[in-house]
This record gives sequence, C-alpha cells and structure tokens, in this order.
Amino acid sequence: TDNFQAPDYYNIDELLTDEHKIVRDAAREWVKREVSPIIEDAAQKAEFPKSIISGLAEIGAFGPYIPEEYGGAGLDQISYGLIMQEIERGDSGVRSTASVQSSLVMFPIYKYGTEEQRKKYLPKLASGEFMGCFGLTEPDHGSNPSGMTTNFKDKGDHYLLNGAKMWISNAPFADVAVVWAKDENGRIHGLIVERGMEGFSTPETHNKWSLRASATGELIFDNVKVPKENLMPNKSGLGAPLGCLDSARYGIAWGAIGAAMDCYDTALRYAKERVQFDKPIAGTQLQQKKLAEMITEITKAQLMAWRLGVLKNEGKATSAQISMAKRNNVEMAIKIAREARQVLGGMGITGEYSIMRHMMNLESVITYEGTHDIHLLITGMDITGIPAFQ
Ligand code: TGC
Ligand code: FAD
Repeated sequence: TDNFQAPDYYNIDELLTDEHKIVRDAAREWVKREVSPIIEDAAQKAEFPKSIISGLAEIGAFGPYIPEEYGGAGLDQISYGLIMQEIERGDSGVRSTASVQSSLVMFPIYKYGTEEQRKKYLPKLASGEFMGCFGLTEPDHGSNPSGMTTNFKDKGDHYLLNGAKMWISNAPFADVAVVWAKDENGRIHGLIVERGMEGFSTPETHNKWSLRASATGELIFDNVKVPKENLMPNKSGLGAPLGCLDSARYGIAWGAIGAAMDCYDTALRYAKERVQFDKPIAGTQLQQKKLAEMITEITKAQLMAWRLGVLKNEGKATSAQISMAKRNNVEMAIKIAREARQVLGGMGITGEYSIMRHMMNLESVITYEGTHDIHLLITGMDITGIPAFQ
C-alpha cells in the first residue's frame, strides 16, 4: 500500500489557494490509486503503462494551463506545477509523458499553430485520444539544437521532410509529432507530423536503465510528404522550440520535488522502523543528518518553485530563472535519492521501494530538457552577459 505523506515543513500549503489544493489532492489520490500499484512492474518490464492515459487526462495532466475551449484544464501555473509534482512522486517517466503532451505538443500548437490546428488537435490531445511527442534532439545535435540537419523543402503543394530525431519520449506510440526542422534558408520551423505518413517511422530505444516506464524512440523522416497546413506559422527560429522548453522545464522544477518527497518520506519511515544495535536507525546522528538535510533541501526547492510559479502566473518568469530552478531542483532530488537509498541499506536496491527507480529516472531528468551543465551556463550567461557555450 502507498502510505505517502507529503512533507510541508514551512506550511507552504498556506501559500496555496483552495483550487491549488483541490487539484493537487486529486492528483495525489489518483497516483496512490492508479500509479503506485502498477509502476514498479511497468518499470521492470520496460513498458509504458498505457492504461493510465485516461486517468492522466482526468486529473488535468494533459494541458493543465491550456484554455478550456480547447479541452485544456484552464488552470494556473501553480496548479500545473503541483500536478507535475504529484505525478513525478509516482514516477518521472509518467511525468515525462504528461510534460511532453502538455508543454511540448499542446503548448506549441496552442501558441504557434493556426486556429484550425488548435481545433483539430488540442481537444484530442487533452483527452488522451491522441498522444504526442516532440522532436528537437538529433543524433549529432543534443545540447546544441541550432545545428540540426533535419530539413524540409517546399514542393509546391506540400513539404518534403528528411532527417532523424533521437531520444524522443513517447515516440514509439505517438499519434502526432511536433518536429523542428530547417527550411531551405536554414530557418527552424515546427511541423505537425502524423503517424501513418509515408516514410515516417518511430523505432523504439531499448535497454535503458532509466525512465524504463516511459517509451523512448527515434523519429525517422525519409522523404515524408507533409501537408502545408501542418506547418505552425506563428513563430519560427530556435526561440520557438526553446519557448516550449521553458514551460516543460518549469514543470520539471516542480516534478523533481515530488520524486524527492517520495524518497524522503520512504527513508524517514524506514529509518524509524528499522532497528539495528537495539535502536531505530533514525536515532543515530548519521541517519538524522541525512534526513535533516533532505527536508531542508526539499523546503528550499518548494519555495523556489512556488515563487517561480507566482512569477510565471504574472508573466514575469525569465528563461534563466526557469533554468536555475530546473537545475537546482533536479540535482536536489537526485542527491536525496542517492542518500535515501543508503538509509534503506540493502532493501534500498530492491523494487520493494521506489527509491532506486526514482534515482535511476532522475539520471535522465538531469540530462534532458537541457543538461545540468547547460543550465549552469545559462545562469552564467545571464549574470555576466557573456555566453560560454562555444
Ligand atoms: P541563442 O542564440 O541563445 O538563442 C536563439 C534564439 O532563441 C531565443 N531563446 C529563447 N527563447 C525562448 N525561451 C528560451 N529559453 C530561450 N533561450 C534562447 C533567443 O533569444 C534567440 O532568439 P532570436 O530571436 O534572437 O533568434 O541560442 P544558442 O544556439 O546559443 O543556444 C542556447 C542554448 C544552449 C541555451 C540552447 O540551445 C539550449 O537550451 N540547449 C539545450 C537543448 C535542450 O534543452 N534540449 C531539450 C530537448 S527536448 C527534451 O529534452 C524533452 S525531454 C521531455 C520529457 O520526457 O520530459
Ligand atoms: P550532449 O549535448 O552531447 O552532451 C554531452 C555532455 O557534454 C553533457 O554532459 C553536456 O552537459 C556536456 N556539454 C555539452 N555542451 C557543452 C558545453 N558547451 N560546455 C560544457 N559542457 C557541455 N529530446 C527531444 O527533443 N525530445 C524528447 O522527448 C526527449 N526525451 C528524452 C528522453 C530521455 C530518456 C533522454 C535521455 C533524452 C531525451 N531527449 C529528448 C534528449 C535530451 O534533451 C538530450 O539528451 C539532451 O539535450 C543532451 O543532449 P545529448 O544527449 O546529445 O548530450
């Protein structure tokens, strides 16, 4: 059974509205009921549990902040963050699916797409009838997507798309792919590619030790004819995909707190029950140091995410502020997972507890959506005015 108790050391609940708490609690209950009982098995089998798609839609995880007229939940940014926190408390791979669907597929269609594209895709993505993926990364261009080589040519009544994307979450089962590719002038645009288009395939990436309950794959475009109406016309250039990443990275800053909370709660509970040398290990200074530092770091991360959410609601959060929170909170979570695993001793390496799964998942989270290093360089550029990427 899932007895998770969310830590709230600084009464952060007092900063939340009733709506935030209702949305958060509904997501929390759903994770306990629908995700916790099946997720370990899914991760062990390396299968994305498709049975949870309709539940994700019901808790508002697909397009939390997309307006209701397009099927979204019409919530604010803090509710969005809280939903991500609760889902990642269950598993980072499940949160990945929600992040991609909401911020990397629905967000660009809503922001950069035509009214026809919004009406055609958003309601079905919100309900989970359509699943989406986002293709930016390529085999030779990960941290530096501006070097991408995937390209399309204007053939009069359609575009001809060629190239390949790698490491794409949800790719193996996605119905639609938001794909970033260069036109004949080298300008980046977003295209909506649909499963079934001739020359489009999505081979699955196997043997991952991380995000095993999330399906990852490639997107291969071999002379794919893309109808002209599938180009999203309202923004081009690298800023278009990076704008989507801002929204997803913000969600991850909250999501990582969920994974950390679960590790802390599990370690605290275990330490109070586990007796060695005739007393609970929670009564030893070494284990208290671990647990006390965990709750301190979680509390700092919660405050950072909450403040960022307020700024985001006001339309004032900068990309660099989002980078700082993504970087800090994911590192916080991965460090807590590693410490919490030790608190459990040998039991910590088993699937009886969620910690090792979180720890392995977070190895992807610290790398995707901009690596730990890239986010540091974004902060460095922001405070000095000098880019140090090259
Ligand atoms: P740079 O010259 O700095 O910028 C190019 C244009 O973009 C604008 N811009 C942004 N716009 C919106 N949001 C942001 N965060 C932005 N950052 C930059 C910028 O103003 C400029 O606009 P304009 O109008 O002047 O052209 O670009 P650069 O080539 O030097 O790159 C900068 C860098 C390294 C920060 C960027 O390339 C980067 O962030 N790299 C990391 C790549 C990355 O995060 N990939 C993630 C792939 S998706 C993914 O991982 C999904 S995992 C999903 C899951 O399962 O949850
Ligand atoms: P590289 O860019 O080759 O980096 C390798 C190392 O070099 C890193 O440590 C990096 O920090 C460092 N490095 C790079 N540049 C510099 C520099 N200038 N200075 C110092 N150090 C540097 N992408 C998508 O488009 N869509 C998805 O849905 C998606 N899902 C993913 C799911 C998983 C499970 C994973 C693992 C990745 C996913 N990605 C996705 C790709 C992810 O965004 C990239 O892996 C990430 O951006 C890093 O690119 P890379 O792996 O090519 O590493």
